[in-house]
Amino acid sequence: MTPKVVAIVGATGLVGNRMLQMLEERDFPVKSIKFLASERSRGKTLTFRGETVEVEVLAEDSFKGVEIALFSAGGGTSKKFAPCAAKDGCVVIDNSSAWRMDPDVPLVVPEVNADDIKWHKGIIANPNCSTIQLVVVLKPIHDAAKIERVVVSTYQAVSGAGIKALQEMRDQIIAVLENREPVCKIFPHPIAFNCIPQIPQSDAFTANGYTSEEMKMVDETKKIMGDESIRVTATTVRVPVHTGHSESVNIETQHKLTAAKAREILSLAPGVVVLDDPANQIYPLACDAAGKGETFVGRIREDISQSRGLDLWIVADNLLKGAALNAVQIAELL
Ligand code: 25A
Ligand code: L14
Repeated sequence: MTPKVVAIVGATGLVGNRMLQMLEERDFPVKSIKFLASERSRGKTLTFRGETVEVEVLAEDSFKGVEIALFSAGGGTSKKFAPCAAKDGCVVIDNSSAWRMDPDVPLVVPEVNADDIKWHKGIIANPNCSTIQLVVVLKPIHDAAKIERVVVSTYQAVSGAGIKALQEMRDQIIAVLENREPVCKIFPHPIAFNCIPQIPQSDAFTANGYTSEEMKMVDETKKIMGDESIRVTATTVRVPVHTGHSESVNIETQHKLTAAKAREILSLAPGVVVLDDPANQIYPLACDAAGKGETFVGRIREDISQSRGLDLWIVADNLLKGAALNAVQIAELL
């Protein structure tokens, strides 16, 4: 591939930082790079391949000459600026929820539906973090036994909510240990030593009682898998973990799949690592998955409550496979 002119929008955020790191680590052919963020980041510098680059304030004309732009600055920023970038001939890979369910925008996980990038019109959406790690594991099982229904509960890390949320968890942990009241600014309740069944932290609930995060998992799973018939229900929970989302997943298949067969299929699946040796207490853990690019699966067993069901435990780094790595993999496909 000829080297590309690349921009990162939201470069000073947690995900933006990981995007920079993934471009470096994966030797992405970069001709030149531009870091964009809000007014708040004016004057900051970032280092890319040993060179210091000043962060620029995002504007409508930021994308002249840019070939690929990786966006992670929230839905509002993407809604406003992704069309400007696309108009200037740049391909946008957008990490926000702004464009994911737009029928003109492909929603891509390279291990699952790489072919969908072919019909992009300037914007390609990167799915929700919890959905990405789910579909990477579901796809090979769906191909083998056709999935009819999925019940998923998530245990989501605080880093998904950004840098300030991580700081809030640290401050609260210290406060609680020192017998002080934890202060909540980002989260609606204390996250230290607690679990909160609400993601995101504001405007979460939709008319049907599900949160928007839960509905993202329902809707995006069907779009990525290209199968509207899969029934999905989700409960998404914030837990006091720094990085790495975990998921308890129950699936019902049309054809019976033994746990042994599922283990075999998953051990051959791209991007998946099976860690499933309960006798030796081996199963995926968020603390082990953090910093890694693969999706880890274990606790694979046949559901004793139904004849064609499986239970799984799926873990991945929410900032890498859940965001920055998946985006850079899409850029590699381009
Ligand atoms: O659900 P949505 O709408 O799609 O929203 C997604 C948001 O969730 C985060 C990510 O925040 C994103 O903004 N996120 C986490 N995981 C994600 C995932 N898997 C994910 N999003 C998608 N997929 P983040 O904290 O990781 O990064 C935010 C970055 O966005 C830049 N930004 C924000 N608004 C912008 C903008 N850039 C351009 N124009 C805008 N209007 C933001 O840059 C950051 O790079 P920044 O300059 O605002 O912040 C730089 C530093 O300043 C601190 N800071 C932020 N807000 C304030 C602040 N300091 C003081 N006061 C503030 N109000 C930041 O901590 C940062 O260090
Ligand atoms: O839709 O853990 O990409 O707060 C990214 C951050 C969903 C929630 C998205 C989190 C959001 C997620």
